[in-house]
Amino acid sequence: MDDHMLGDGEPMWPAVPRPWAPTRGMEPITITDVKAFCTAPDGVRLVVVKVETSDAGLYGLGCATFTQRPLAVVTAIEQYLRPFLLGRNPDDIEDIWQAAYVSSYWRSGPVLNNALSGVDMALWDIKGKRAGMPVYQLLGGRTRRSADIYVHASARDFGELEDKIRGHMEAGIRHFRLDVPAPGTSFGATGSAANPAEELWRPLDLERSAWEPRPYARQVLEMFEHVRGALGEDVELLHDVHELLPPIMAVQLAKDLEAYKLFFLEDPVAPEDNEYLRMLRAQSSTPIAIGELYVNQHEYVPVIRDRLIDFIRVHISDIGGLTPARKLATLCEFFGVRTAWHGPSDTSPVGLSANLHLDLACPNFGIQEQMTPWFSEAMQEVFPGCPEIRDGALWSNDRPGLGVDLDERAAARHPFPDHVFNGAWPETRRADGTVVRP
Ligand code: GCO
Ligand code: MG
Repeated sequence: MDDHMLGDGEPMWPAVPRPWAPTRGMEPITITDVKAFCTAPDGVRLVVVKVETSDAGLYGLGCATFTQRPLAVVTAIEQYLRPFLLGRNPDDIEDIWQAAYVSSYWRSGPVLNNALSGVDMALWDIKGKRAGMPVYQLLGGRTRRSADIYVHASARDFGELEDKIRGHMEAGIRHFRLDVPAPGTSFGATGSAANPAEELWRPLDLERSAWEPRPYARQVLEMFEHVRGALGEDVELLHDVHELLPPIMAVQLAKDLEAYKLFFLEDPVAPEDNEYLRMLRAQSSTPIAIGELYVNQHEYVPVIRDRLIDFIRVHISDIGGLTPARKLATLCEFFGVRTAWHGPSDTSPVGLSANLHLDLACPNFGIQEQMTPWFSEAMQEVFPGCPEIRDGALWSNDRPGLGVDLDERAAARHPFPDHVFNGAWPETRRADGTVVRP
């Protein structure tokens, strides 16, 4: 006898599709296909999942973008999640999430979490479409009309930085992340070698491009001194340390920056150095945002429980989608931690929209990252329904579901580009050749 069956043939645990009573007017439907789409409208590799259903024309979309390893995610979706999902009832979001999460036994990590996120967001999109409501309504309704954003203000020098910020201020933006390249830095530079393999093994020109912590930390202070002096107290200023510094220097930097009243200082330490946040907290009142590298509850629950951070900044697809993110947001609410979901260019507009629906529904919303105050034409063509950016905020359209669609033909016109190192994170090294995190 099949051990899933009772003696009389009654399933002990119902086989898919679940025979649970449908909500009135919502007949049970099944998942009929799961597809992964690869597209790069702005040259950044995005992965979007489409879950199709037995209700003709009803489908959902979710973001599964892990831009450095996108094809590993596509394999997880096509080879493992698709067969797991076919025939299930897309209404059972929580049940599907729980079952899929443990179906690999070894779980978590950016590849499997992103794959699961693509499916999970798509199921929320379907749920909203079935209910005829935007997803923020399913999350409890709106607590604000729009979500304030911060944009990246990156420039070659302080003068150019100031000009850029003034330009954005005229467009109504009030929150800025400040960046100028640290002296002699290679940080962020990917180069574009014809032969990636050759580039991989060619030593960096360390004379020219070595990164050193002391000049970087000094420059960050000078940058804030300049911008605060020039623009006064009416702008909100942020900076991303990107876990570059040795932890004790990050503690020093947070203390030195207190005078400039940051909105937040991001990723002062790496997830591996979470324990240093206790020391940082005890010594500085600079607000701390952290989390884009977190993939596992063991990384984020303790820093919230112990009130070591002020803003949770996870990349929602990297923790497994909207289902875990809404629980995380609620946990944060109880500990006075605000949300600042990661929203870089390697989030698709579908993923950004998931962020936005949480931003609108969660009382403990802090800020939403939106790298540039616009979406390119190509991006809007591939993703009709991109949120609107107006008055320094993101505004959701009120379509049912997540409100963002995918034009599959337009997406196909933007295939993945070839990248040096096949898209891997570029190396940053100190003058003596030592690799620097990240
Ligand atoms: C941010 C981030 C990003 C990441 C990128 C990695 O705060 O916006 O640090 O720029 O580096 O998302 O792929
Ligand atoms: Mg960051």
